Amino acid sequence: MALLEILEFPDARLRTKATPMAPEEIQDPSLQTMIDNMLETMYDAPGIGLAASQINYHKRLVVIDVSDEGDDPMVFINPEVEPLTEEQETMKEGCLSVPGFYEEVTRPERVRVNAIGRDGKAFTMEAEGLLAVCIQHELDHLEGKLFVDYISPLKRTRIRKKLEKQHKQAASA
Ligand code: GNR
Ligand code: NI
Repeated sequence: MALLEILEFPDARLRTKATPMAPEEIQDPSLQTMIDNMLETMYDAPGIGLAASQINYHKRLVVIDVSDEGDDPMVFINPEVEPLTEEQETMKEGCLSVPGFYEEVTRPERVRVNAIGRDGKAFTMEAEGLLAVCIQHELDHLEGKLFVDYISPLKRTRIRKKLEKQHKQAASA
């Protein structure tokens, strides 16, 4: 297995819209390696989710594990999300592509997810709480959207400048 490099804001590649995975791609054994590498990268970070967009692979593929023990890996291929309620929930979100920053984001509280699993089979599930937040956060990545897009432009600019400074320092170290 291998750790993959995670793109960081404001990298323009994070703004790429991911394309659906074709049946041949879903059946290709190399996808299983990609999924294992994404899970390893997510657990190593550590994070509770990772979208393929974050590792510069612009296909509709997401991994999530919101369990306390980190023993419940979930894989979503071509996921689609619909809100199940008009109730909104606000949670402080972080992102492996925006390391070190946490801001409140408001999203639908309950969602239904249709996706294909790593076994190639379609499934439907309903989610609430942290899982619902995480799924919506990952779906945003596939659209090229980041949680910082929901906060004030002033805060977003501050975060961008701090990360740009860190990236410059890392590059010259
Ligand atoms: O690890 C993560 N934690 C998190 C916390 C609150 C809301 C969303 C997340 S997702 C994030 C991992 C990540 O960046 N996924 O794209
Ligand atoms: Ni993220």
